[in-house]
Amino acid sequence: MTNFRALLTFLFVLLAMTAPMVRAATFFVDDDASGNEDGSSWPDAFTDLQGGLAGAGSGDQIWVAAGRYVPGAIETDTFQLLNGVEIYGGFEGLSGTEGDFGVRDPETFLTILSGDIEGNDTVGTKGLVTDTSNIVGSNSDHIVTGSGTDNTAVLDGFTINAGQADGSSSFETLGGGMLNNEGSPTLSNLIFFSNAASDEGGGMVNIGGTLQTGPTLTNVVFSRNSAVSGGGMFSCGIDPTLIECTFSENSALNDAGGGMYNTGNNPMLINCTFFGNSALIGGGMSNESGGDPTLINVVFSGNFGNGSGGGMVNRSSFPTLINCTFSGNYACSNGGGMLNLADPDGGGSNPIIQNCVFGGNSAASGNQIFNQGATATITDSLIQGGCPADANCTGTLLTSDPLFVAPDGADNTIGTPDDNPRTSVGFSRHQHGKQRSSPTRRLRLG
Ligand SMILES: [Ca+2]
Ligand SMILES: [Ca+2]
Ligand SMILES: [Ca+2]
Repeated sequence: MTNFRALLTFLFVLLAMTAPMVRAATFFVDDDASGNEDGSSWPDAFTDLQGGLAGAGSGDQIWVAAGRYVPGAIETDTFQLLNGVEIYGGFEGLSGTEGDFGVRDPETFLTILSGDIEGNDTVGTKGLVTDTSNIVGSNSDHIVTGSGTDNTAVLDGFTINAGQADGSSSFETLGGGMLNNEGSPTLSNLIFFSNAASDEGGGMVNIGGTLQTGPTLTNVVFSRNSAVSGGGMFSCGIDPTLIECTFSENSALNDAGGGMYNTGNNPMLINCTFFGNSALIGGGMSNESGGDPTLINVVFSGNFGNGSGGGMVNRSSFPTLINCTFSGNYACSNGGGMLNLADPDGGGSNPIIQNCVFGGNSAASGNQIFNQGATATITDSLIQGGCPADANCTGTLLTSDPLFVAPDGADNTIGTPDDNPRTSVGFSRHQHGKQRSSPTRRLRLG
């Protein structure tokens, strides 16, 4: 025992001698502070976020008060996330509350990271661009950059608005809200609102290389972002994890994946919702060339394919869907709920569908699910109208109208976050359509 205690003492002394001088600091940022601007308190806060980032090192936090922050004066300026640095928005910035994280409320104290570097966009009542068509002039190509980070880089509690990736070099046309080129930051309580890209990923682009796990997003909303493909999010070769995330009214009307586009990857989505997104194909989600996401308790309601695949299109891809609901999605041609296609290169698609509900979707051909050179394996599910052609249906298959509780919600409009597509026909083993987050309130951004 004495020896053990001595050993412990020795280890503590050794630890104290070898540990680096850790000086975890909190820096304060408030755009209307008028003190010393050294970041030491709310009155003496830095007035721009770049000031906080410049002084921060691993172990530090940056707290940001309500206000509007731009990355710099030129389009290529960006807020670069840092490993070990946690950035929190949503504070009121009251003197004397410097030690109190609990006073944070990002919904009340809107903390905006804006791409409107020239201050000339057309904005709504909350000072936000509410549609990407209201972006004027040269806006930031990526408001935030998480490239090269791991999961110790944290961004939490911000609204990211009016980025426009429209530059001339390759990455400058991707990820108007955020670019993660080989990055895996931890992202929570964010709203990507009305960001645009002239190629992929209006809200966010994730590009893989080697050894990245991909970003982790919790309670993140993508709303009214637009791009050629992947209006809300585009991910290639990297596996983002999304928990309680919402995709609403994002668009990719010239190509695929209004809400989300996946290729060559294995993303994970849990308790997420896709409302009213639109694209040429794959209004809610497009999975292409080995984009094989796993979706658990995910709802697709009122998404639109101007060509085909209202809710989802799978082209040479093998997603797995468990406890998912497709309600009121629609497409002009094939596959109101889901379209499964063979790629021109010959690769088929075979989504695995378990305990899912498809009802009230519509298209010229294949209201619920349309298979073309592809198939689908459907187990213990409700497919209104019966097993689709070229699908393998096993277990218990219900085929009646799912009688959703309130498919278009209180506003009588399908594809908005108050939709409640829960069945009332006894298909209740799982919480179909249950929304755990409340994006409606968060989306009242003017
Ligand atoms: Ca502008
Ligand atoms: Ca730009
Ligand atoms: Ca609605």
